Amino acid sequence: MSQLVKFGGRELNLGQPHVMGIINITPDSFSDGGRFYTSNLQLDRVVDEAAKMVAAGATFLDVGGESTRPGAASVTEQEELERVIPVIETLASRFPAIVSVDTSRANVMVAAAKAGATLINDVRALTEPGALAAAASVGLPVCLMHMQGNPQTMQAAPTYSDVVVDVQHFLRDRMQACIDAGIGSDSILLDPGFGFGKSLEHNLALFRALPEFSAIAPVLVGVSRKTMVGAICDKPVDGRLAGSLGLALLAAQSGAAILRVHDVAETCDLLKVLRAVTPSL
Ligand code: 7PM
Repeated sequence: MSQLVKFGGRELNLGQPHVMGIINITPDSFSDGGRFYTSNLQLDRVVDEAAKMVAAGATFLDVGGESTRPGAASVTEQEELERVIPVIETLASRFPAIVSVDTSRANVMVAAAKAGATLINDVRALTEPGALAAAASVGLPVCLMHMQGNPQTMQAAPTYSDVVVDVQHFLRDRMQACIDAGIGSDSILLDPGFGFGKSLEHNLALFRALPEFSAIAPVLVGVSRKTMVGAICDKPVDGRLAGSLGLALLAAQSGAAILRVHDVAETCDLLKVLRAVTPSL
């Protein structure tokens, strides 16, 4: 199936799976005074990593300043801007990839769009103050993710009456809010939010339902190195590559449009193998 989505000047068919490389901007010990200015050293490191991902075949680069990571200490808006904006500017100007910003903050969305980001990836599905209007005003596609609770507490006791029904209901609701705010229905991507307030059984039920989610809108799947892989394979985070690749293959076969991963080269090889066997993907 062909599903054309416009990211800035670039039109992409999300009826086939693409790889999104994760670009993590962490506090930099080289930066002065313990603040979060992106130092030249860190910028070099990030550009090197991004260059490798693009050469390996990443279509997207997802830049996050860690404010939305589960369990992570919250960063101020100023800190988040200082971390992500210089990186987005550099990556968007140097590489042909689509740069996305992983943020929940309205002001960061607007600044990121000015810096060249052409996709907004929000783990809070545009529920923060002003986020919906900001996303609509920049006119970029959005990825709406489901999360139960907040990153600090969400894994304590996740409960659902029916996890697939509940998550789909939430995402349809947020989709409608986007459409009401003026975002085109063909510019909305969905994400069940693996690991965000979900037990292993919840994650597996959502994973099995990926074909259903993909029938609603293009779906982004983020399972790379996550706890669910660790729980299934009984492996620490640095031993989760094979398990992550297994889930990536299953996700692509279940209709996923974007695979958000750390290991871009390996995931691109996996997609090449899949396409050789299944040319429609
Ligand atoms: C610790 C635990 C650090 C989890 C980072 C994470 C997703 C995302 C993240 C996702 C979308 C990670 C996560 N996960 N955005 N941002 N979907 N759309 O593993 O699954 O990168 S942060």
